[in-house]
Amino acid sequence: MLKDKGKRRWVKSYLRKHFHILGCTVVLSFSLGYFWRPDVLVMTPWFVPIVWEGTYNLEILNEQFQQRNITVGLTVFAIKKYVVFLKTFLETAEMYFMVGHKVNYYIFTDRPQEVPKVEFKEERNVVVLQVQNYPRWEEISMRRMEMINHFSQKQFINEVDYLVCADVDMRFNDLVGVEILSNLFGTLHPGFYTAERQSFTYERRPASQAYVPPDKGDFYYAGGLFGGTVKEVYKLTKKCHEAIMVDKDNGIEAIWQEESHLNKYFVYHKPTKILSPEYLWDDSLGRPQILRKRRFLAVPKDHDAIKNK
Ligand code: UD2
Repeated sequence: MLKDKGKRRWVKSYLRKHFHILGCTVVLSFSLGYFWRPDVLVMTPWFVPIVWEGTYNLEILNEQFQQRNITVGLTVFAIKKYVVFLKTFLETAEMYFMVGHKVNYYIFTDRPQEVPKVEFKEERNVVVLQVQNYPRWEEISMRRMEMINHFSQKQFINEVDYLVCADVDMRFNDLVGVEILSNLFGTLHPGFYTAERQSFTYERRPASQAYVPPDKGDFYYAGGLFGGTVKEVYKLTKKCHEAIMVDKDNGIEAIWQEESHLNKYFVYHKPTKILSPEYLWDDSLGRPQILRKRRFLAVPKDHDAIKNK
């Protein structure tokens, strides 16, 4: 009882003394366009935002980014049969992705003639990059790191400010705007955003370059949506690709291919912003109330018909 009273008195005196600091923090974060939500984790232990609906003011952020006149590059791979996903991906991106901002779609494909004709709005361009394919889907998925890295240095650095790297078997279902942009961002995996560290599916074999020790790691990130400035994406993809190549030489492949390497990277290079699972959801996981928006959704695929085809 006495202890409780003492504690309350301490809190009161703390609030009295630091009221102006707390007030300023609230006013500052509101004016920067960020808000609090009591039902979800909105900040990481290293004090960067986790983006959920209701935690930002898009109008304010849009103004800030418009003043900077930014261009965003959206990279997507459609190799072999995965070209079938492009139409929906691009059409829905035109509706919801970076509305009001300049966008370059970078489509990596081995089948340029099969890229669908989609109508793009003003200041939104499509660039088709012809690349090779590989026999195994796992290798195609992993080689994305190498290809994004190569083109970041060769082309993207001269054309865009930010890169957003996405899976193709997805559709935009609600707005995905400048609130996601930051130096380096990752997305909470929809299957693990409520899970404890010990159940994250990090690579646990020390022989792999993607190995994460049991006492390390904050979140489990999805391979299907990450990004940042071109410079940061260049660094990330370089490190991941090099690690993938070392694994290859050693005859080992990480449990979840480049997603494992991405997770390892984020353990030691903390993202400067994290996207909630609103930004990568799969309806087969249901529709939890916590998710006010489902912005970017997995398109169900018949694995046997599509993978390695
Ligand atoms: C998960 C991740 C994915 C990747 C993979 C690694 C999500 C939503 N997805 O997806 O990013 O880390 O695990 O195991 O987090 N692709 C082609 N042609 C192919 C095969 C793949 O273009 O023949 C591209 C395509 O853009 C595709 C991506 O690689 O979206 C990943 O492949 P996936 O979607 O089949 O992998 P999946 O569903 O296992």
